Amino acid sequence: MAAFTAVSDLKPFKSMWKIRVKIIRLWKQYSAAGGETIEMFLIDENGVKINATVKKDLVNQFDSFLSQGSSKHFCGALVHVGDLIVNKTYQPAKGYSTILYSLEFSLIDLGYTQVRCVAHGALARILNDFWHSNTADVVVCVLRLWRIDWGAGGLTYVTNMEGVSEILFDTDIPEIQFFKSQRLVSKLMPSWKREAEVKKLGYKIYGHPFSTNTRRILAILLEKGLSYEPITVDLKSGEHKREAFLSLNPFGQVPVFEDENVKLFESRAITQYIAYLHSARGTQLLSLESEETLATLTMWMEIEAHQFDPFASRLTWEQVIKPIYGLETDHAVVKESEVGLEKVLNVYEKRLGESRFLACNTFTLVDLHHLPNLQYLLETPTKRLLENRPRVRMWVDEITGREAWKMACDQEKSWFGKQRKDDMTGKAFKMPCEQAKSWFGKQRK
Ligand SMILES: N[C@@H](CCC(=O)N[C@@H](CS)C(=O)NCC(=O)O)C(=O)O
Repeated sequence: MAAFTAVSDLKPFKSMWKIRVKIIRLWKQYSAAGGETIEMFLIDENGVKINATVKKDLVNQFDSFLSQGSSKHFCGALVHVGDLIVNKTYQPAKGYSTILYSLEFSLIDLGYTQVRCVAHGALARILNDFWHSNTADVVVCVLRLWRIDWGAGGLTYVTNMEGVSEILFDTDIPEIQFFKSQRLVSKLMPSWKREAEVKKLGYKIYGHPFSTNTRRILAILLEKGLSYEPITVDLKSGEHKREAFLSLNPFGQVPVFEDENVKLFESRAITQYIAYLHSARGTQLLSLESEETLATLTMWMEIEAHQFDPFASRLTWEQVIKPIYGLETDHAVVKESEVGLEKVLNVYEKRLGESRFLACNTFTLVDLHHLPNLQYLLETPTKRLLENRPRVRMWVDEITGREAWKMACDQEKSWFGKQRKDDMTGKAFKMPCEQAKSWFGKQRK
């Protein structure tokens, strides 16, 4: 049997070697200097890629038998998409940081085998954006020219090769049509359906997309890739103070969350319920490694609720909500609240020097709880307090840039677009001044 040398083992001084490669891309190129050449991307069994050129004098000799190899495309239904991991590495020589993205996901193939995959670079971002902006029941995708990494026990995972691999979602290509046409698939589909799963879970949120506390719930449901039924509470007509709503929350406040097992109010209690119930799914938002890490997480959740939120909510109310409804901002309250917020942010600045996020080195519920107020404060002069603290600034940029959060803020995608067609109260909703007072007033006095 001929012995082949791996591309990575080639040495300049070695002359009797054979390599076995596949042509994964082939095209003809013309340049004034080189004339017509054949350009190729070759790949060996270890996934190492090289560029090769057939020079103009040899083109006639090789043209007839060089062709792009047919590569096995992998088709499957997406069943799990993890968290987009962003790694910044500072390049001292170049004077800038490079950002590396990676994302783990799983596909189920026609043999009902779950295949672990890892996307790196641009494809990781493409998949992440697609997953968070798409609410289709089942997403079937095709991986073209991905590399299989084999371990001792067989296939370990499938990963992309920068510049070569492609991912296609739910497009009208034969592989996907074939996949979806299989009887087996239609039988198994319900267990992959995001919507079907949610109908089973029956998650209902009573609230309003402008409400900070409602957005907190949207943020976690979107981080976990869970669907839900949004139900607009008509705050304009005082629906939240009427008997029907008071039976859901006797305090007459949104949001209220309901599934077949439990009815909950208090946004932070709801996020914790979802985070524990779905700890194995989507973004991991808890620090479950030990009692200590969990206690640290709980401590920072309390800090958000009792130190950060009172000042942040008051500043949002005074500077964002009041002007919308024609009420005058009380600048004395703003000044006083900013002094309080500064003290909290100083603690955060120090903490963020010790860990990348507030509770630990990964994004958790603690960071998520801050999002609704931070987002509103970025539209106000208070923004400067977030910007003139470098670590706080980086943290705010990173967490407000998350795809799930961007979607939570897009009310067409995350709220109105998901409402039942007959339930259009939310569309017509406009909050008058009096209502605005009662909506936000109570918690911010
Ligand atoms: N601590 C509660 C606060 C809920 C709350 O204040 N909700 C506001 C909307 S963001 C509300 O319903 N206000 C109406 C009122 O208080 O009458 C939570 O976290 O859910």
